[in-house]
Amino acid sequence: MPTAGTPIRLRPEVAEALAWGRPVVALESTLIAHGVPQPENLALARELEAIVDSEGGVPATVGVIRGQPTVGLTPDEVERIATGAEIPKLSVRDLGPAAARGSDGATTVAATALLASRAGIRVFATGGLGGVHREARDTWDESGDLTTLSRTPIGVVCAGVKSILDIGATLERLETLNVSVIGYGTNRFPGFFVTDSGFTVDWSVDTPGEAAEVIKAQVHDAGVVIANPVPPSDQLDPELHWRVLNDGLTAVRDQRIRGKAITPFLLEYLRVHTGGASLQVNLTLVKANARLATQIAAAL
Ligand code: PSU
Ligand code: MN
Repeated sequence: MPTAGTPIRLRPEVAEALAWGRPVVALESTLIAHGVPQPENLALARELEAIVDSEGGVPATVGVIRGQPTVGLTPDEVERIATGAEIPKLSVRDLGPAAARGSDGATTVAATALLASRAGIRVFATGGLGGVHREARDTWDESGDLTTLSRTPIGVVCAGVKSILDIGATLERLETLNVSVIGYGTNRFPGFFVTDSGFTVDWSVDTPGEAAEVIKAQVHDAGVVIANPVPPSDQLDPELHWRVLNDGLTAVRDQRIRGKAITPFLLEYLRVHTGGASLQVNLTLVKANARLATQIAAAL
């Protein structure tokens, strides 16, 4: 693969850990800037790094600072992304324009996976992948997360794809794109806020070591999605979830929310209309994913 014109800045602690073969876990920043409201977002970003650290890993939060794609933000830089007034949401195609402009930015799953993989990181933790939106037949709105994972060799620990999406269509696209999908401790595909999306997966693993074996065994340069469900006791009440989500989807149509604004809009809608319960689930699952990702990185 040709190298991008803009070099990736690696935080020295991360470069050192990679050189010594220590477990490094990449963390995503769109979740911080656009997925979780202030002030919980900064606390979450710090806690995710602390979880990776406590499991014996080295965290590398990924983002763009003054145009520089950065793998391993410093604590000050994490704060900049979490508290900045208008931090753009950057997918892969936005990295070049942001670099040329010297803009700060939060990286999506796609941009995070690409930068982390180029830096030599093999595992990454997030909340939920992007995917095929429900109106995609008309809007063609499919997250760049999918195509990027089809050519980026990295393990992504997530709670499935966000339930706001067309989950069946997303799973079909992941198949077409040759992205491996593995259930962690289950053959039911998780639905982010809910334990079970109603879909199954072909492969499952039960331990971090088994997940690491899958990542090592890949014979093609694509990602491995390790789908880690939120435990049933921690999930959002499924009935409440599907009801509020339906209302939220109606609001998207009525308010003509489009493109990359849809995901942050729906996450916020769910938070407000579940009395904060969806946010609690979101925080719980992301932390669980950071922990599992570190255990997998250690097993690698
Ligand atoms: N997971 C979360 N919250 C988020 C996201 C993921 O728990 O906010 C973000 C990710 O950065 C993902 C993006 O890449 O949503 C997908 O956005 P879109 O559908 O516009 O591609
Ligand atoms: Mn989109």
